[in-house]
Amino acid sequence: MYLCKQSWRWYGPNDPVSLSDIRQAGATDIVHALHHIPNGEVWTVEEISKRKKLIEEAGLCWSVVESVPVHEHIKTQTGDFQRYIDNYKESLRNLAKCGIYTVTYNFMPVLDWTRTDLAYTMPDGSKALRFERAAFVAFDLFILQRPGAEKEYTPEEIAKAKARYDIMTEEDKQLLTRNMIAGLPGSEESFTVEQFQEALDRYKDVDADKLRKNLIYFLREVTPVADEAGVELVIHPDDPPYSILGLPRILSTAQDFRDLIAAVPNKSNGLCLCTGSFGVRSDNELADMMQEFGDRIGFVHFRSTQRDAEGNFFEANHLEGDVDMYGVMKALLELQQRRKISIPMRPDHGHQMIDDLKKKTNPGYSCIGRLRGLAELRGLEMGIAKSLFK
Ligand code: DNO
Repeated sequence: MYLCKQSWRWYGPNDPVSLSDIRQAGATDIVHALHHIPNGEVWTVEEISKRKKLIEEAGLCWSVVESVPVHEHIKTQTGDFQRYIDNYKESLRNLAKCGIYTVTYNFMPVLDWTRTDLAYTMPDGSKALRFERAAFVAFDLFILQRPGAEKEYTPEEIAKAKARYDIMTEEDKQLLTRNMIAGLPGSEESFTVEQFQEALDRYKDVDADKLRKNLIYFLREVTPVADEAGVELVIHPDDPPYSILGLPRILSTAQDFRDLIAAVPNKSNGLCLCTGSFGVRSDNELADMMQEFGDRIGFVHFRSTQRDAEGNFFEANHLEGDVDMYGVMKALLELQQRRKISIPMRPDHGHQMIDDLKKKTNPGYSCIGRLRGLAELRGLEMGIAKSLFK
């Protein structure tokens, strides 16, 4: 029987959740990146090996990289982008030399994942991450004051955002700004409001079509190297899965990935199926995606969100919310039996809860909430596996 590789994201020696904590949570595999290496520079065999050794000494295995970040110049095809692509190839070769064969990346312009609220109190007292549409629009219109932004919203949305903005204290505004642009864990970039507007301006001439072309160009360059090295490059979907702040986003739906594999059929062109990111759209059928893209899925993020009609969503407990976790897990188990492999999954995010409420934690990446998530997912997996496959 092929079960998932239970993995856990670790941010490195400064992560308040240690490798020993992770081992006690029951994970066997580590998802990790060399965050100290600037975006675009080569990950050398020496640096990778040092980190790998540290992880192995703790009795764990570094099996997934999340992420080798794609430099902004590659996304906009400006400046030194060709050099950054060559560096990317070199990093992939070096990772393969060290025995690491799954590499996650994303192609979201400027921002990685985005939330307005990092401490949304749930009825049980735990804290969740949340995207509140009115606060987001208020940031865009009244804090960032992005030129032309008002054209992208309905009069109702603008009125709601204005009312929301008017009741914000100075402190609320600062916090919202920080949440939006100071960089959530793993996003690798952070900005001041001025720098942020400059970063957005670099996309003036990059619409969705152009960004798609640039992604295809990048993949046509790097996938032959990845194919040869045996590395699977798994793209992480947009989070949230639609265009924000006038920026194009091109990996938000099943059709987006379908088009991407049609354009670049190389076997290393894979998907990180993040149920939390895709799941924010009701038109993404996650279990169907698991089936359709099965041969391309190299990594799974299990997370659930709960959305409403106004475009707000919060991160629900792993087995609650809009994601049919049973259906997705079943599809993943069937996929693994068919392919005769174990695919790494990780509990993506978790509520800040219990003792972690008194600690300084990385938003979404506290220990106990993820431990709860992993435990629930593991139980769900075993229940399905034992009843379906003997
Ligand atoms: C957030 C993460 C993302 C993800 C990147 C992958 O919690 O899922 O930051 O790591 O988008 O490149």
